[in-house]
Amino acid sequence: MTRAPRGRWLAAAAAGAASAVLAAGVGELAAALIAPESSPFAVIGGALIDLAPPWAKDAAISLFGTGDKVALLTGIAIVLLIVAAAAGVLEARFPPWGLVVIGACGVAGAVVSMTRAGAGPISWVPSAAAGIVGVVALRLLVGLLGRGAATATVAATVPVAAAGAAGDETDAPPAPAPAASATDSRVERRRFFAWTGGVAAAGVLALVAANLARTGTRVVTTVRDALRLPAPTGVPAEIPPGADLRIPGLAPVITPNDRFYRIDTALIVPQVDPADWSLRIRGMVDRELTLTWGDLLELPMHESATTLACVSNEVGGELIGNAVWLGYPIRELLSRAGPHADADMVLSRSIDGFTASTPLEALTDDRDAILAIGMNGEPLPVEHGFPVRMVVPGLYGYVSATKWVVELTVTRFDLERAYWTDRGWSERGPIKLQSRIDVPPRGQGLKAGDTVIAGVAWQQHVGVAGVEVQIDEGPWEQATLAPAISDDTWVQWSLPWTADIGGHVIRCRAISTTGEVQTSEHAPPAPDGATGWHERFVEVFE
Ligand SMILES: Nc1nc2c(c(=O)[nH]1)N[C@H]1C(S)=C(S)[C@@H](COP(=O)(O)O)O[C@H]1N2
Ligand SMILES: [Mo]
Repeated sequence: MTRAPRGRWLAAAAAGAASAVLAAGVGELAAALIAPESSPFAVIGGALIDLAPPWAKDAAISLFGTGDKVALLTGIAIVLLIVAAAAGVLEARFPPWGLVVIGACGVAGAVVSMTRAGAGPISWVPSAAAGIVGVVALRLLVGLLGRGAATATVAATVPVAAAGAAGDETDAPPAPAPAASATDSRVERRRFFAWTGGVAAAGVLALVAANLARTGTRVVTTVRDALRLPAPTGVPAEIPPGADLRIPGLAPVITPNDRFYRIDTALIVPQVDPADWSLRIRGMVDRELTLTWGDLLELPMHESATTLACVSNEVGGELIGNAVWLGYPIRELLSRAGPHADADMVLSRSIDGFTASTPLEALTDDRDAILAIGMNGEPLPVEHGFPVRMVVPGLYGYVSATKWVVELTVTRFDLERAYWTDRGWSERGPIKLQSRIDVPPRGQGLKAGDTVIAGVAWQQHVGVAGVEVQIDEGPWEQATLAPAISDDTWVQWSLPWTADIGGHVIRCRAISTTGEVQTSEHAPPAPDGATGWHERFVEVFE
């Protein structure tokens, strides 16, 4: 058998890639229109996130942030293009194996779609449609890539290679094309590239349309915008005057919603219409119960300020924020359900399958563990869990702050494990004592003279009693704490400083209300939260 010239391989690879773009476009468009939860990209990405092996779970990529998601989707697109290009080459040489590869990708996507949390009866359709369209497009394009066209492609674009001189080890030199057939070939070639370009362009158009359609079907945003939160009952969360030192560069004591960190495994933000939402309480309880949005709104809602923190936050990191939440105590709902005496954990589940294991005690003692519906005076933003999420003071988010929550299972730590525990993180996650320097800001020179050092400190539900600051190797000095909102929130601190010219190292440590001094011992975020002192190097000039 003679090997085809290199130009034919390139054309076949282009045919494969173009077919994949069209397949992706059709799949995404079908998903946007009929089954938003089963966008082929999101399905593959979600499965990869869930399947990622423990060694890939180091701190930086563990609890997915926004940047990681873009990188993941880009990576998937590149891999799909490479696989499709290879399938094109395969189809040109060993038909129908290229079609089999593309078809198998579609079937695999359809199967995975059906196994994802929140899958509906037609979740397989977008991937299946993508697979079928991919197969048909590849068949068509490779068919257009008849032998004559391929040879002519090479003859026209890489004449030396076509002559058999370089690279392509033909057993026999290609027969010189007769003049008449050369014209035919040129026509065929043009037809091939026109179709390949057309297929790719149609795919891009479908992807754009899918994006538009998806924005259009986000009715949840409209529902949220129209929603009026009930007025809080009881004592409103009070922010003491002076709790915010208003120092430029210092994190505000209440984090605005649009600046609040976001961490979750959701590639597509779950779109939960309150009208369809319900919460089921089940497991080791005397009475299972189901609560609808209507039921929830009839209950008295109260306000509480709680600082949320992510276990992946590095010392000095920004994965922490403080908000005033409006919600209903989980304690009350659990007492209605009647947890069994031997239960010690509540496994909360999100509509997208994420789970968190919260000690039953943290949900039944007197702290403000709530089902939250409001954040800083607004309905929860969609990406922060609309319409209902959990907020539990004192525990890292991965074991307590389930967004888009739909189920609470009363159970035991030795019976069930949560999402991140299965991936090597600690089954319990009490928040560690920490403090951070915000001012002077990082990477900025400072003018010599009187200035201020300021930051935040926290250990939710324990409370911060003091913060100390050390400049260079000098004595530890007491910073002044701003009035705290409560032990469940972070507190701002500041210390006046007369800065001398030169380089300085500033470090801080917090002291808790129990007398614990923040440890200098460095620990990474995994498996249960980072420790160590935050240090900042400052260059002071004249
Ligand atoms: N459904 C769902 N809820 C979730 C998560 C998630 O991946 N899925 N991540 C948790 C983690 S790790 C944190 S730190 C908090 C972050 O909440 P935020 O995004 O509102 O700041 O949400 C928690 N709730
Ligand atoms: Mo987190």
